[in-house]
Amino acid sequence: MTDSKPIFVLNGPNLNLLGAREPHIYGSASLADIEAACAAKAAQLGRPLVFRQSNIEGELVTWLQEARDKACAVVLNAGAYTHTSVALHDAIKAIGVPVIETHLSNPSAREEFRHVSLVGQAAKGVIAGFGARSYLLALEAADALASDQKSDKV
Ligand code: CA2
Repeated sequence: MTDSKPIFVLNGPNLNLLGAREPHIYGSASLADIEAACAAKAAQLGRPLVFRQSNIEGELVTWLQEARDKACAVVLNAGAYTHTSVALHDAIKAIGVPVIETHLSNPSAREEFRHVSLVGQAAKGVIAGFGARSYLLALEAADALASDQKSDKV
């Protein structure tokens, strides 16, 4: 499947530290390792990829708005903003592009403050708990949803 619009993979706060700390929770892959694996998967799917990370909530909002015209789907690991950000929730609702909430760990099996997801309440679906593989599964979902949207399937 070829689509000229890329899949955006957007990463939130502290994900730039992956690999260096807490490997028992998040695995030993660095964000650069995950980006390389995503690039290989996107090439397999025939989709261009945009992969970014920011520690700034507003920057993630701006990138979601950019996705409205420029992306066919978004894979979003909003990090801790997942549990707090009304701004990300509203941006996801506003853009009309499918967003897949993605996590390395399974927040539902962790501390209670991670059980609420404001991102998940606006996203199309959630993939969590599979370590770096969550991103690859999310890219497959993004590819399928983008194809559905093109052919007007539900
Ligand atoms: O499991 C995930 O992918 C999370 O989005 C990771 C976030 C966490 O706040 C979410 O609840 C679940 C944390 C981002 C990474 O934080 C690190 C902290 C120390 C060392 C390495 C990464």
